Amino acid sequence: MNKDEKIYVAGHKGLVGSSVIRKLKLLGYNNIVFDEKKYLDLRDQTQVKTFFWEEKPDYVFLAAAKVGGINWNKTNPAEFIYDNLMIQSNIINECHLHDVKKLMFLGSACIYPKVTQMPIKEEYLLTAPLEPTNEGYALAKIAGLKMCDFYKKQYGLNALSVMPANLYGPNDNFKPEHGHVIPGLIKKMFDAKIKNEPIVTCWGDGSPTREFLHVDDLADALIFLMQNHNDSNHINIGSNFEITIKNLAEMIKEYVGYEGDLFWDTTRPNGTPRRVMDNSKIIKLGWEPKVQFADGLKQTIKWYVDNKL
Ligand code: GFB
Repeated sequence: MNKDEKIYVAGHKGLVGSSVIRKLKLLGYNNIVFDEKKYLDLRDQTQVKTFFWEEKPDYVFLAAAKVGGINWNKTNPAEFIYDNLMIQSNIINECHLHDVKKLMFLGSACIYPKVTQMPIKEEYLLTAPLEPTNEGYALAKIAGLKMCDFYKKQYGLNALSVMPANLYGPNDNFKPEHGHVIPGLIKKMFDAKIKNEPIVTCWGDGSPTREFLHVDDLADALIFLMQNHNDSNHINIGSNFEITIKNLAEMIKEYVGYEGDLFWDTTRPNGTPRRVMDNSKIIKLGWEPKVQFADGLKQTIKWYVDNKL
């Protein structure tokens, strides 16, 4: 990517898109376009066609998606599959029609089977049933990954699909019923601390583990791959940092300074029992994560206090 080439970041206000834009600007890329969502519904093919006709980007980071945590995914599978299929299909197809130099498609670690060998390698895709709580989202992301592969084979579209681990960081979705575990517990514990509530309810039994990747590490990896890598298959981006949800909740409790008790509501689902990805492919390419989890978590909590509390 040259500094004068036009870069479109779809999903610029979200967790990933906003981090990619911060990183691009830090590196001196200023020819960045994004869609003002209030004017542009990426599910609408005509509006996306018009946007690409007007902007004609050279590079596209497809970070726009309907994203949510276990509860929102479980209760809205139809929305998650429809919105994500429409958004990605429109943008991938326009990238082909406008001969974009390179498209990067953001997938998710949840495309992999609910239960499989750990750490999860890219080739474990579609080798066993998916986790039911986020099947709608996972199937949409698998379809997007395959669509990028097929457009590369049939039309020569230079597309790369990346599969990040569970993400966290500034600009996340802190609504407890919609978001992921880290922002959800941060908000719930601050609310309980302020209201002096004796208990915070956590979901499941705390036994699952998750691998967490700071969104700024992901943005760094995405720009690294956009500049250095044209492999046709998808690639995992992980941190190798795995923690049980119980230990995570205790860490958040300590950093927030909440002194009440944690209640584990086992009527809520655990979801995938364990998820840690094999990121040896991207490590071999010369990239590595830099954000230590404890530092990243403290920075996220500070961002929440400065911007949301
Ligand atoms: O982050 P999370 O919502 O999504 O849940 P997944 C991770 C684990 O944290 C689950 C537990 O075992 C939850 O039951 N948990 C405990 C909580 N307390 C809470 C809480 O207050 N809020 C939330 N949200 N969880 C996601 C998918 O699955 O994986 C996404 O939903 C995406 O679409 C992502 O694919 C990679 O990690 O289970």
